[in-house]
Amino acid sequence: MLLRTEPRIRESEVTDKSLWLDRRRFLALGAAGAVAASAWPARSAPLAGLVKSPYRVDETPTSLKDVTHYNNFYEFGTDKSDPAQMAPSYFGKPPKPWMVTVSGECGKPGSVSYDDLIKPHALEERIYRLRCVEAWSMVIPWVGVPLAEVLKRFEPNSKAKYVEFTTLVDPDRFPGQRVAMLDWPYVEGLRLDEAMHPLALLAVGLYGEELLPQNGAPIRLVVPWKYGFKSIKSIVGIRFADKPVRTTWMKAGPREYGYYANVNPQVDHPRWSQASERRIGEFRRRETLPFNGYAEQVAGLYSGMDLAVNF
Ligand SMILES: Nc1nc2c(c(=O)[nH]1)N[C@H]1C(S)=C(S)[C@@H](COP(=O)(O)O)O[C@H]1N2
Ligand SMILES: [Mo]
Repeated sequence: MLLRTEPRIRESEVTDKSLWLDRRRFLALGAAGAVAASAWPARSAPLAGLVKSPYRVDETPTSLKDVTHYNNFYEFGTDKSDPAQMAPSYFGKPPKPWMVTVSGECGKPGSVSYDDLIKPHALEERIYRLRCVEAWSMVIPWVGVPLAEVLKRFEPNSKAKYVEFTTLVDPDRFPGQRVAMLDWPYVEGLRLDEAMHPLALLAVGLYGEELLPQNGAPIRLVVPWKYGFKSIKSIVGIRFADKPVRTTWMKAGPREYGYYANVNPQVDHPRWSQASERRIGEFRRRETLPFNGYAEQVAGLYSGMDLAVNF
């Protein structure tokens, strides 16, 4: 059973940039300000009509507070706390309508709005493990639609062997993009059969509500058997391709971050072991599971491949 751990406050109460940039001034506002501060994070609209998917791990979900305050989203900065701090002030509401451009090897390319992309599908709640390449993990109750169902509507052709995803570039919204920290835009990719696997999710929410900016609003990928960096946020581009893309992290460190990035306790990162992980909110480390615990479902995608070479 999932409990809402944070009270809800209206978005209009939290959009004043200065409130978020200066906590002390915020608190100095007195009682009203203090109430709003304790109500952080602002929650967004609840998502109606969720179908509970059988894809749910029987492990305690990470708190909403941690899921929304301990983030990797370099477009907002490199500290774990940057996305939650910067997102409300700089991102505010994502541009409306949010458009996604679908291109490449498919029968029906074009630009579609968020509504046209998502609304034809039933929203599912799925509880997945998320394992970051940095050796920490969470359990997150996502809301989303199967990626395969969305991709099929664009009719990938016989040359489509890979799918490439791109994050919005907008340095006005993403202060991290004013610095060449990574080669923007953030780009990720999957083999088409990986993208079509039923576990691959296009997420639009978590904990029953729309995604907050720090988690990749309004739409992001969730590929639970791969390291978290494959789960690209704030997607504006989907391209079907005959070749794998050179991803952002492959460019940043080709020896450290491979295209496949399957969670693999036997292949260490050059700078640390991947054999165990710290579950956020827990004290002891736990063993990392092959394919993040989803081996039964996905190992077949890689039969015959040397996963130490294709890391
Ligand atoms: N565009 C973009 N997507 C991104 C990242 C990023 O920096 N930029 N970080 C990735 C990493 S390293 C992880 S672990 C997950 C974290 O997702 P979460 O903050 O929602 O838990 O997002 C991934 N998606
Ligand atoms: Mo990550």
